[in-house]
Amino acid sequence: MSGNVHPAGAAPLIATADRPGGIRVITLDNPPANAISYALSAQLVTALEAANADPAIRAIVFTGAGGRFSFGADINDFATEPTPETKTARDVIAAVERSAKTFVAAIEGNALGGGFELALACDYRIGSQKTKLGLPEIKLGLLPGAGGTQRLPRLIGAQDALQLMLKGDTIAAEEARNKGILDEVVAGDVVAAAVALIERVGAAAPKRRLSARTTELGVKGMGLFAVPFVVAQAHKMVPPESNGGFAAHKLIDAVEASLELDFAHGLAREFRLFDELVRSAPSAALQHVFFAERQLGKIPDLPAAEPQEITTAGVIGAGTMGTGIAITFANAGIPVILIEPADEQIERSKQMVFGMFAHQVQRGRLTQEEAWKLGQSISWETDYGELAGVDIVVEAVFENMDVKKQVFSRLDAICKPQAILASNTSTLDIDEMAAVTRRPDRFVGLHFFAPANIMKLLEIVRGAHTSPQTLTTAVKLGKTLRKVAVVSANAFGFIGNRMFFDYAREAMYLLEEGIPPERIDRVMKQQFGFAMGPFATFDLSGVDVFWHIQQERVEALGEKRTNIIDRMYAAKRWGQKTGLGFYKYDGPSKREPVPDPDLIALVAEEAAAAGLKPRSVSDNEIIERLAYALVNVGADLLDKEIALRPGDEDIVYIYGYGFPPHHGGPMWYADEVGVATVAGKIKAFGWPVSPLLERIAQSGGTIAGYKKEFAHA
Ligand code: T1G
Repeated sequence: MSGNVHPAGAAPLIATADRPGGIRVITLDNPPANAISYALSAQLVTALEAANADPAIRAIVFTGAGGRFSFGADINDFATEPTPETKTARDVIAAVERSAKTFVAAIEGNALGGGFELALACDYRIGSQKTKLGLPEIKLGLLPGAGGTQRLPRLIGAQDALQLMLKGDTIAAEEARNKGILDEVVAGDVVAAAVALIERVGAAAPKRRLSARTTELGVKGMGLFAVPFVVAQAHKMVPPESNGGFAAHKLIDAVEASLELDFAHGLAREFRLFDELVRSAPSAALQHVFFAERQLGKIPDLPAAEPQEITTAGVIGAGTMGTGIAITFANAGIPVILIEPADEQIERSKQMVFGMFAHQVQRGRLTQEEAWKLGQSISWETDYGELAGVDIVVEAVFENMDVKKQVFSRLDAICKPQAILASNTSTLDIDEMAAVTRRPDRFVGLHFFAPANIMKLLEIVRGAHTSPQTLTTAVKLGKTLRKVAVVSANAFGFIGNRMFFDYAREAMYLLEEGIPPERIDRVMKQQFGFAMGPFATFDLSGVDVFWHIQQERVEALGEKRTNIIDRMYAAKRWGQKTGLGFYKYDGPSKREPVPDPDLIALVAEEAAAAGLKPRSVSDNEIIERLAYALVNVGADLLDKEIALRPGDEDIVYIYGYGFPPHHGGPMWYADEVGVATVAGKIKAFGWPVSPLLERIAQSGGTIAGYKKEFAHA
């Protein structure tokens, strides 16, 4: 029998085909991810019931269409509460588990989440060189909820299984074979190999169901008596439930169940824990982040345009940023010419590059030869003429408009007409720069975040004349450079820094009200979940940078109450780079922030001079003032169409500023709290409420529901 078993009218999401010897091949065919949606699960259950009832069928092979097995359960489905009739991946796997047939998973490409769990329910698993396996549910604030927490520990031991699921990483074919997860890794057709295996082992071969096994702890020299100790250690290693560890602790509980309970009871425990997570706020936030990230490249109203090929690049300025950008191009396989007039700066840049590649070799991430090739793809020159043939040039010189204009008028004269010119400015007006060239349509902002070769975030700044082709090319380049690229309109500070200004303003105000920096940082980091508190961040990026931006901000926005930053700037309290900032930096690495009474004294003096009295402020108020400052500006940036979607702003803050992903980003967080509550608090803090926020609050709507036509209505 071949063809499809699906209710009349429903799109076929699987295909079945019979091979000689009673072998039925079932192909998951639900592009783009072969996601095991409720609809696909229903079709799979029907197909399995048909196969189970057919005595001529002795074995079943699962595979996926389009060079991928399955990326797991359909994340879109989590938004809809399943009914008792709804079929899910669990029902599919239960149908496999109770079947007497032999099952083989023929895995091409990725088998993730529920896709991997389906493979784990099979008797045999065959992969190809391109196979990748993983249970990344933790990245969605979930745990594997279709048997993965019970079957994987039985296959590779609790310790290894737990580590794999806690990280949510994938493992490649060879490692999976070495661990006994894959029975075979073949060069050719995985389905053919699966059929050959069935013919070899024969239908009468004993089933190899993992449910029939028990779980080993998998820790050398430790037997099951050590379970409580190992489990307690595991709980200590993950963040607290209230601060991003919600899913991790439940995952450890589920794996503990695989060690202490029989399969059926362990499975029930897993299902219960999963169901608690799938309705939780942290998971909803992380699901939002998943889809927000995939929306980034979709630019509404952008006429279709063919992206230009970017095969060579140039970077102006071999400072820390310029060199980091050059490394990013090299890592993406694009040879790059770094233009730098100063010899000692070229030396420093070469040390940074070769030091970084040597470190990658030490860490086993690169072979010596790969590092050598990468090093060769970066060249240092002093003459702009070397850039005549490159496809794109990124300017990364000192943050001064006049200097940048000189650079671009020289580039415009030298570079080939179709070359794209880009500025790495973090705040300045790119239209003003583009205006000194004859190619404003081929001008765009590419704002990298320090360190440029590490930070995933890239802000693509669309100028008034940036052409659809240039913008499309920049978005594609963002993917090529393995960045998370967010498009911003051209405005002071774009998205990230513009929102950061108000966040920084509130942090400074709290400091002036007598709240020490270490308390503010502790609350934002340990209670709310930021990767780093505001003052540690100021010290890392440099108080001198902050002083320059403050000069421009005060000019553009006003709002300075004290001379704290001016005095710190004058006193060379520039943060980690001078060993003194909002903290003192002691210890061997000179990176340990230590509270500094002199800083507190300086602040108290300035506050008194400004007539400010110390106030007692709760931890909650600290969180509210800093988080809502981001929300209020974020709403304005949507209203002015500088940001395309609230999800874009969330991604900027999660990837660029360490906002806790389990709160979904500032705009999602405002919905978590309730827009009316946030707007009310902002009013209470005495700030002008963003008109968009006011409108959403009055309409009882959500920011997530924001649509462009709602802007400046
Ligand atoms: N559900 C729905 N859509 C999905 C999907 C999924 N699981 N995975 C991908 N897509 C869509 C994605 O939105 C995009 O759509 C397109 O596929 C291509 O994806 C019971 C409960 C595998 C690393 O967490 O991490 O199983 O934007 O752009 O960059 O225990 O996709 O084109 O319209 O990301 O090559 C667990 C999620 C689910 C894996 C490939 N699975 N996917 O990245 O392509 S929970 C995951 C990924 C689960 C069970 C539990 C990535 C990828 P569009 P893409 P990519």
